[in-house]
Amino acid sequence: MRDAVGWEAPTQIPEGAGFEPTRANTDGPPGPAPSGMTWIPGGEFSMGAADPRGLDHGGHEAMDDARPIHRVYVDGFWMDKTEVTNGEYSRFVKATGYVTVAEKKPTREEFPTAPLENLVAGSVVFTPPPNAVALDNHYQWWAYVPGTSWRHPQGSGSNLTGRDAYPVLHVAYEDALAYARWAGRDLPTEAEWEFAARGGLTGRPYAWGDDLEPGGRWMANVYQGRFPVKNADQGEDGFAGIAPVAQFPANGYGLFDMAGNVWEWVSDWYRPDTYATLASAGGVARNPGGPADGFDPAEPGLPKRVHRGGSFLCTDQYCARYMVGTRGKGEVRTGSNHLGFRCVKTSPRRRSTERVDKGPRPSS
Ligand SMILES: [Ca+2]
Ligand SMILES: [Ca+2]
Ligand SMILES: [Cu+2]
Repeated sequence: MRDAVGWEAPTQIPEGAGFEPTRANTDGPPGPAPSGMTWIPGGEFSMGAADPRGLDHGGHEAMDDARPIHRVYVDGFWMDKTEVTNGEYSRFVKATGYVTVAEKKPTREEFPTAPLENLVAGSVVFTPPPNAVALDNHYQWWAYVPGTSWRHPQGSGSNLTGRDAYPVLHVAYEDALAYARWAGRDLPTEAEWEFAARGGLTGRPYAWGDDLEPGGRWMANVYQGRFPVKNADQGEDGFAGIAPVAQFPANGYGLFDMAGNVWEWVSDWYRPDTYATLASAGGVARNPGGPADGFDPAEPGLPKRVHRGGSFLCTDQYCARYMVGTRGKGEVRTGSNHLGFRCVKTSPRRRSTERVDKGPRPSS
């Protein structure tokens, strides 16, 4: 792993966006760090993202679901320094015999109208077309590939040889939660994740500061080149496609890849109006755990939870969600080859992750 620093953290607070200073708790960790984890002090901060349109590399989306910027307090917690790796996930599976969603044949109950021959185990893989396409239909570059799972991340012909240090892929929400429970850990809430990702800074567009490439240096594994075209990723950041964990500098709290590489599940249900609800309640939201249910107006029938951090496929040509306050989302039973997770360890308290996800995987 690289060291945590090597760049200048900015100290100014951007004006006009609604950010107030981050006030981290000053009491230290309650004990020695669990393996692979670092202490996140918690405290009060302003959560959300300013409209990124017009910023360099801010992309073309307003991202209204990341506003209003509102005040949140989270208790301190331990957090994995990196995304959970294939090596770590395989230890869990060896110990428990756990079988992930993508390895199970979808059932007639999940897809009452699908032809039987379409009920085949698999997962969703980035499958870019050979030439440039309009960016209005993501089915042009995402495909359901039979035989794909965490063990076979690029389809049945692929395997994990030499990939122990890469993030585990193709995990549904319940697969991530099962690992966390086995490890005596939990999945972060969205507020915990964002507090941690900001690394002590206030209202910065990136986990490390103001610029996507400070001093010309790439700080995250994202995408350079024409999106989404086969072999078009120029890999200027050192990686065309996914990278092993921790190849870029850590943020101010010692966390790697809080932007890019793979998206990360958090425990909150997704609703576009979550922040509006919290903001209208006023005051400081304490340890928010998200709404009671998920609702995405774009796909009302599919319950989704929040994803955070963006991935190696993020680019301002399409999706600039490597920006730290921005939000992603995904159906709870659907993994892909750019989605993983990391764990936290917190004081026991009732969390929304106790709910069991039931629902269909989307057919394709
Ligand atoms: Ca890259
Ligand atoms: Ca990540
Ligand atoms: Cu993105």
